Amino acid sequence: MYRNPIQKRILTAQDFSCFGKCSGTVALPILSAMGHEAVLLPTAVLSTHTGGFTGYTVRDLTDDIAPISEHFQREGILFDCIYTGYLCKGRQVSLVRELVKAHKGSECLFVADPAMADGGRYYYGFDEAHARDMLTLCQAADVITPNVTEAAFLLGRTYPEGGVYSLDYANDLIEGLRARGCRSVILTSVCADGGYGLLGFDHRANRRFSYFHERVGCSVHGSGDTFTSVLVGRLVSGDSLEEAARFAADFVRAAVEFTEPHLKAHPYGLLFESQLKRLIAAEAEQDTKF
Ligand code: PXL
Repeated sequence: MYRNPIQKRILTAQDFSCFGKCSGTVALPILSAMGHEAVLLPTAVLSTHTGGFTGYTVRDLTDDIAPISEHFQREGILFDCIYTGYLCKGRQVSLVRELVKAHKGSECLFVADPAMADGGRYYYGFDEAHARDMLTLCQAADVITPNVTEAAFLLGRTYPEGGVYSLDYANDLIEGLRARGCRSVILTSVCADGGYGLLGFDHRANRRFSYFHERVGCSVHGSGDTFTSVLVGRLVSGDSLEEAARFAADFVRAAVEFTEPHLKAHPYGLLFESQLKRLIAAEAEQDTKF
């Protein structure tokens, strides 16, 4: 069986949107900048992401998932981590669940980002049935990274009227997910009681944590995918869940601050590339043998 002896190898199953700042387009450069070997299983190819565009093309690659997975198995390729994100609705979610079952050995971390909704609304084409499917994937994961809307929808709850809720409400979402069998949870985009940030529960350490700061500007498309990609990269490098979450939150915050003044000229998502040098520098710090 073949494991990369030099780098951590991460299999990420999510779509590839050619233009825009999301999913595979974001995960690959981030994981590479962190020194990892990133393996993209594109579950669909879109010309752009679905938010903010009309007339985009979608090539659903559901039928390729099992053959790709089987080829990896025949080659004996082992992964240190599997990371799933945006998936097409229907059969695709259960096929990705099968893929995880086939490749997740005891040494392999599984992180699921149930990317399907934000700001109280499902992304185009998604509905309660997709949320129910995504919950089954989340229940198989070591770590999940829903935003507040996704957590509410995973639990079959409505999003609070006007997007106003308390920290107690957000904490209760984590408890609800744990009661449904989810393990570690990082609840992102928590905007409550005057703070903005994340709440976490580390299943292995059996402890809660939170990381809040002043809200910086608006939400920018691609922030969630960027957050989870950085989080995954840090987790496989050996950070604790809380350390990885803080690092990823700081990364996104810095990228949002860089992006904001440029949003009028370039209204196409988070300029995460502006911060990649920080990832490379952090990786280089650990690498003393030049
Ligand atoms: O950022 C999440 C995402 C990923 N992939 C596609 C999307 C979206 C959000 O809109 O449309 C195709």
